Amino acid sequence: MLDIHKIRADFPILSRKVNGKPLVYFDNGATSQKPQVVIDAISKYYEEINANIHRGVHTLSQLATDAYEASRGKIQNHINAKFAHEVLFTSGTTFGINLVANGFASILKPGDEVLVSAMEHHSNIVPWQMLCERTGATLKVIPMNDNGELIMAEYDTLLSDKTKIVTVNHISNALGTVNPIKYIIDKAHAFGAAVLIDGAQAVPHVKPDVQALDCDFYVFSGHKICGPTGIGVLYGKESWLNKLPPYQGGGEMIKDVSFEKTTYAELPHKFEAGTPNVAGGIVLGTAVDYMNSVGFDNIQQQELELLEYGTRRLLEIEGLKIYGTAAIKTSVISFNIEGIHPYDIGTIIDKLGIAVRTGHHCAQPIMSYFKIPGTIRASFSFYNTKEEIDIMVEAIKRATAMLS
Ligand code: 7TS
Repeated sequence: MLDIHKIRADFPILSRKVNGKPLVYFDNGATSQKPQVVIDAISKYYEEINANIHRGVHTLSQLATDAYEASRGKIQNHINAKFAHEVLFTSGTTFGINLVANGFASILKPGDEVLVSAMEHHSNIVPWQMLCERTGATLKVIPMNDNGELIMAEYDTLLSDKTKIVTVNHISNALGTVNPIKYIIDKAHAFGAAVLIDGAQAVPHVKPDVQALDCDFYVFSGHKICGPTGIGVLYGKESWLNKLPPYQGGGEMIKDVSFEKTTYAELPHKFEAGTPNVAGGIVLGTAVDYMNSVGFDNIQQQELELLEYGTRRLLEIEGLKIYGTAAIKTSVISFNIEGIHPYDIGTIIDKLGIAVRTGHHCAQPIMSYFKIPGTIRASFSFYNTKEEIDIMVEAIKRATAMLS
């Protein structure tokens, strides 16, 4: 069991007030808060070892390089990648998806198909649309049902020899659905298609095992797992990373450069052009260590309790409808109250110190499916409490009374 008071004391921001009220932070789907160890590690990097990496013979450059590569090793262990060079540092999920989509431009031919799901974040839709426009390939969509679950029977019929890549999220940011990614991966492989998993919303809750999953690519952002912004990971199977062309050209990604011909560096450097986010890369390792010290079993248990309690308490509110009622879901509750715009609730409860997200959550196709402009989304983390849920429920009741 988690000692929740001890955990909360790790996060300085959780003791601040917002608009004169104690902060209730339920926007963890957008970004997580940062524990003191992570904040300290950023300062420590700049105070003690700041230097450019992979290029200097001097001591600081060596220290910074070692710390950066040690962090890559931590991520490798965390996601169980076979090789450290299959772990690429990126600026985040969006960058990772764009890197892969861009690489597939050299593979796809007119008539080929790319499969996305009906519940993707825009960053796992738009890069593939752009790719299809460039290559003449066709984008196909795996549909979902009213509970916000992907319809696997439809997926089975969409797959064919034309399918070259299937790209789905592990967990939906707007609905909380945990998708059957192992099934999706195995079925796609039977047709020779690659699979990219957008793990942005999954890594805060589960420890992915990329070898057990057998996915070809797995992407996520550091800022959603207690790490800094501007750093993320693209895991790619070695064979795929060798096959894809570099995304950006520049320093560090080359072996030899002449005006006639340039040869590229080995993995992972081939995909890491320019000075990277050194501090971010190092501190992402600190964040992953922190998450593991809390323990993913503990995290899941706490979040499941919050999900069950939050669902029950919210459903007490008259006219409240939850979007995303999948059998297997994570601690995200998207909802609306009849006759009230989500933005109005969000604005009023912000005045009471409560942070939720309102709007389409960068998943407009989901909102179109449910024929709504958006939702109010409360996304819980392991450092949240039932008492905070009570505060939110009372605040929503007050807001609803004011608005009806
Ligand atoms: N994919 C999913 C499933 C996401 O939830 C997000 C961010 C992204 C990709 C993009 O991540 P980025 O770090 O590159 O921006 N989701 C959200 C959200 O739900 N609210 O704010 C950002």
